[in-house]
Amino acid sequence: MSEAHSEAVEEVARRHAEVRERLVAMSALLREMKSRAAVQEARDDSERAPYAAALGELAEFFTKDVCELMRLEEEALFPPVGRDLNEIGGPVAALEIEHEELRHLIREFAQAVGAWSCGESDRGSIASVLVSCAERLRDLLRVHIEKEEAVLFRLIPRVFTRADARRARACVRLWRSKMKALALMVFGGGVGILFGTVAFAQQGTKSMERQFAVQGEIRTRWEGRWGELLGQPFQIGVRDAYLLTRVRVGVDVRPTRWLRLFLQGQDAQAMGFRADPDPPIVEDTFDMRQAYVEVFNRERRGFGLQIGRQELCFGDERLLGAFDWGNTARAFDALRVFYAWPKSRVDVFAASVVVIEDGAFNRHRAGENLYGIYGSFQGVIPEAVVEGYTLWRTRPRVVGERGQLGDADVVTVGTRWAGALPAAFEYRVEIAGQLGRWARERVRAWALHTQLSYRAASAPVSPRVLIEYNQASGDRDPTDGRRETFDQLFPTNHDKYGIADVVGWQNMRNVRVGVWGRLNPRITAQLDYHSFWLASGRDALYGAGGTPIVRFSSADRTHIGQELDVDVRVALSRALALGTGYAHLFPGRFLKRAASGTSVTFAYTMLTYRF
Ligand SMILES: [Ca+2]
Ligand SMILES: [Ca+2]
Repeated sequence: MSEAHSEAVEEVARRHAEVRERLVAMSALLREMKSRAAVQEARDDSERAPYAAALGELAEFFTKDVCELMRLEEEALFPPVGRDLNEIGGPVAALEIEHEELRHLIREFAQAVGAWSCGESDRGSIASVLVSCAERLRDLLRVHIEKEEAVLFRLIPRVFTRADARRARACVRLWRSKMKALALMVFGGGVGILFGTVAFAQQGTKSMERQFAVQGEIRTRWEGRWGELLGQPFQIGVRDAYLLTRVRVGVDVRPTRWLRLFLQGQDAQAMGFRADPDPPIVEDTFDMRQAYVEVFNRERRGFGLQIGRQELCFGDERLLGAFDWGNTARAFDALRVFYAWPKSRVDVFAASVVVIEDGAFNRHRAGENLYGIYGSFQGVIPEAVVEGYTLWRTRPRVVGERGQLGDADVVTVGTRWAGALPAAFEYRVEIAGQLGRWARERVRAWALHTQLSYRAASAPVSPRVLIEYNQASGDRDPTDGRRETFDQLFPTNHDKYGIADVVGWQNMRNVRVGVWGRLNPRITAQLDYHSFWLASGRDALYGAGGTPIVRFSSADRTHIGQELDVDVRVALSRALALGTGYAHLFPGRFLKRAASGTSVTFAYTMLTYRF
């Protein structure tokens, strides 16, 4: 399978390299044209001719090669990645919209080249349209290629089934023969034109622009909560509505093929939040979010090193993730060494989570450490990715059940499997166990995630139906000196156990039934039903953030409640995404007794702009 899917990826990567080379040549050409204003207005054909030839060749390259490449990507690579549940309004939708935009820009560019070359009267203004259009095309294409390599190439080994890989390989082979035929057809006429461009390409210095990218995100989200306020005890009649804003700006510098520096700043604010001062989960005035150095070959194989402030995201992010939903999100100060094969990767890291503090520079806390080894392998089991991990978390000065003070050392050992079954069924399973010491007490805990889903890709709205069972151990006796509450570590939890975020992966049992559909190319919707129970009635209910929200010691009242969720995502343009959702939790026997029957309602509307 690896050979088949890597054949497609390698072909696309090779073509990307070609596109990059052309963009360097185009930049040189544009600089030349701009610096010689006379050229733009040239009435003399002999002065204009070499530029016209080079521009014509570029226009041809974009309209043929680049458009064909986009078609290949859409046929061979996008569909398997796009049907993944976690991609609601996600990267593939954004890439498809960028393709639309690129096609539009390419048409505009080719028209401008035609108009300028055949000597229309107002050549000066045509030239400025041409230059601005070329620059937009170049910038978008450059960012788009980076994004495809960073996102798509990383996802493909994880989501491609054997059938996907076979189809991708067949697409690539067909495409190659088509391109050969096209090349033969244009060869004759193209030779002369080509010489013109080669001259410009040679003049172009190795572009700085290729090695430097600025990226960012502006996000704003309105949230309303009734009955329970983010990680606080339930209260009848309590409610809150507020606006969260977040601005991120990043600089990505790649001075050589194997070195990368990434810096990202973030400003997160909350308006109208009930708590005062606004807690660090929603507010952190401008601070450094990521700053790391990566040493890794551009082919993304072999040994690599990443050191500095960075995100740690593994598997489904049930235990380790960047918690992007959160307004301030999460990062780690970490040293990470890894080895990557085309379809597998092993990471070893030492990290400490960054503690957000508004009004001060964020730092990690001494003694709050996480050491880990995480391996992800594809192809060991047919049509599946198999992962295994060991994570060791240390915390200083914790309090045990019997009131003693001490340090905590907890080791989590787990495995995660995700793959395809016959007849369009897919599964995901994750099991983790915890052993260790909490103050002077022993830790024994475990957790489980299982999901079975079915996709009807050819039916209207290509629905995906899923059923899930999740469980995480709770403490059965609060005074026996054994800690049995599972620790969910540092998860990205929001979309996993109900979007109201009332329940985390600690002391819980959860049944989920859901359906996802693509209503049109830009709109996706997810509907979910959840039922939640406590695993142990003698332990607390822990919220999505892992903090205890409510406790009521009773062995027979463990039903927390049932939740209904609706979540709709709309890709408004390649840069702008809208999300809106509504959730209601109907209280069960546990909440009826422990929190006077409070129900919880949550609603949000979010706009995200990325550049
Ligand atoms: Ca801060
Ligand atoms: Ca206990």
